[in-house]
Amino acid sequence: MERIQPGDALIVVDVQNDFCPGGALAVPDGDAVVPVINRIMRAFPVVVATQDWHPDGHISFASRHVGREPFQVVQIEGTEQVLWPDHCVEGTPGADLHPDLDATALRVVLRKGTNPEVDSYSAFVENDRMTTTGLAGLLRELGVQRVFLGGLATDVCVRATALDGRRAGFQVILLEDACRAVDVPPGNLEKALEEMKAADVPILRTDELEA
Ligand code: VGL
Ligand code: ZN
Repeated sequence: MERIQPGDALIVVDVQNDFCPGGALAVPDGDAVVPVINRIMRAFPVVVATQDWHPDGHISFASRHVGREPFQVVQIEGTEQVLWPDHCVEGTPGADLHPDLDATALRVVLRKGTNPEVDSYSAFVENDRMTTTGLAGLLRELGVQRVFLGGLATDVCVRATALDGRRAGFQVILLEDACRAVDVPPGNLEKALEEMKAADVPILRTDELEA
């Protein structure tokens, strides 16, 4: 069992309509994380949620690139960019947090991916690997040392947030039943779990937490 203590934070990554069944970039079984996260949220002294929040015509949208299809990979200024269906367009219902997520427990809602020309998978640093979101500073000022992660998708934004959380000096714990993966291409989830393990991110289930 792992006791939740002062200095712990829960980051709820991108639990938004577009990543849930029926959404534009649905993660299989994505909405299954909602009751799991609701159950544990109030045990954490700090809870932050992120929203993927793209302007219309965002660089990560396949529709922005002539002759390209969703899930193709392109090079943009030397970095690989997966092209996605249009998703989480700012101000649309698809970008809203899932309606059943207990938003009253959230201290901060952080929006990322807001630059039309740069994607941001991680809640800490944009995909240009230079621009920070300010989250590390916020957590540090709140005295946070350990970050627990749940949300969508395990192999995309949760993975990136876990690795950057480690780089920012936090302990990071992945709550596996509080996450779901896209797993495109197949094997992407397994690869992401290996990368997180290699970065010293332990994987726990929420029934191993105690308040
Ligand atoms: C995400 C793909 C594109 C995610 C965000 O939240 O995992 N995936 N944008
Ligand atoms: Zn996105």
